[in-house]
Amino acid sequence: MGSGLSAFGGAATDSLRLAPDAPWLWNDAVAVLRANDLGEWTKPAPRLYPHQWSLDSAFIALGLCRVDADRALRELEHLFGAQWADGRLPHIVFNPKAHDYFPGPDLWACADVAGGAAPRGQTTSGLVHHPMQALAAWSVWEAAVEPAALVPRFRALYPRLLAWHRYLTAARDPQATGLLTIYHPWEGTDNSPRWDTALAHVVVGEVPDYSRHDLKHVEDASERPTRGEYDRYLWLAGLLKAARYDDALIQRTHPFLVKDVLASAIFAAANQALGSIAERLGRPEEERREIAALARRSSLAVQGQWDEAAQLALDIDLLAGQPIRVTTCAGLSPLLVPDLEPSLGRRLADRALGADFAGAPGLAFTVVPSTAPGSPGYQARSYWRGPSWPVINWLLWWGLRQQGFAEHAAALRSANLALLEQPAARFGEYFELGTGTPLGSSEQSWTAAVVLDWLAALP
Ligand code: 9WN
Repeated sequence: MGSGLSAFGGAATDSLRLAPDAPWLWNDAVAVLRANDLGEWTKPAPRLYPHQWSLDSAFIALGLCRVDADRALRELEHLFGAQWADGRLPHIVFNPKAHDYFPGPDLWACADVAGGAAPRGQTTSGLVHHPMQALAAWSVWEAAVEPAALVPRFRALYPRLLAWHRYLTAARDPQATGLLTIYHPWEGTDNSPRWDTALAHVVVGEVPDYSRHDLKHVEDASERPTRGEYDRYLWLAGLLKAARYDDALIQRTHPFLVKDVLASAIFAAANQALGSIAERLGRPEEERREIAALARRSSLAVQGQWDEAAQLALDIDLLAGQPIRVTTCAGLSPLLVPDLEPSLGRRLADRALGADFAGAPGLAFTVVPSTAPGSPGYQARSYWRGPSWPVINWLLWWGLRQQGFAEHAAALRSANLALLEQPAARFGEYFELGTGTPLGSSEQSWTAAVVLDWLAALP
């Protein structure tokens, strides 16, 4: 156990309304976060993921604030301590004491090649993760028993959040479309079929020999990406390093450029949350208008990706100039955006619980799969190719609630809690659909965090 959790007991704060049926699940979730806590930040998993990951920390803050808002805010503060000078927030902040994860900081060599933008004194990856941090910060504000005490810290965090959103706007959407461009599957949903066709066009050159640590921590290799997928990941990472993480150059030369609807929908929601923080902090009108315009633009752009034939919002392979026709959970992401057109919302809500997703035949629990069973690229046990991810289910649940689909949301919450209440579930990273078997790591922090949030929010 880390030293930073003295204030972070098993009992709920008085701002909470706890689901009466599962106090032990609450206590176990708190224990997972306590065990993975390293004082200022939390490991995503006890052994498989020993560093700080950006999206994981956003979810962790969002769950942890139900127990300890001060510690939850520290999670975000530590993450933003590694922000680059250009506003970019790296997807991994490396723990100098952990050497059991591949690839480590050497692969990225950010301090040497990023033209001085990377932080000194901390090593990071050269990628970004989905921009959910402002949403997490706003959740911390709303859950805090005494938010006034945290205001000075929110004042310090806010310019960093704004710089992050401005980086994404300028560097990841120079076309001003409202859709963010990703450079690497690790910026999204790793081995999802979403990337298969774009990756198939990448000509992979010589990749120096490497040995993976992940397969030491996961018993069955079929739960993790393949060697061929790792070769591609490493080749793309090498190209980004060679381009010195220069966004303009990358967008002229890189062989993998995808407009990601899930990242963009999260960005729309995060801008709405950032707008709420800006308002509470009394930021100038002009700044608030800038943030509101970003939320609106991404919201419209994500809705504009709706495809009638697929009944989903589709990513775009920029190099092929084509929408990516796969049936994955990312296609439901318009549920997250502010000002969703109501009839589209209704169709999405039904689609999320319908026959390709939570209502698919043969599911042990009616949770949303990462990839629709039986669709191209689906694999029952492999990572993002089929199994359900509690954090994705949390996002869709949150979106359903935002859009006013209370019954759909309640059904998804109950199904996920039933899955996670199984004695064998142990806060798994992801779950096999037909059996509810946990896959990947157990005691995964962000799974514990979303359990806390689900239990704190009665249906
Ligand atoms: C690569 C930490 C991260 C999650 C990602 C998940 C996985 C890493 C890996 O673990 O990615 O960044 O080693 O496979 O796919 O969503 O944030 O939990």
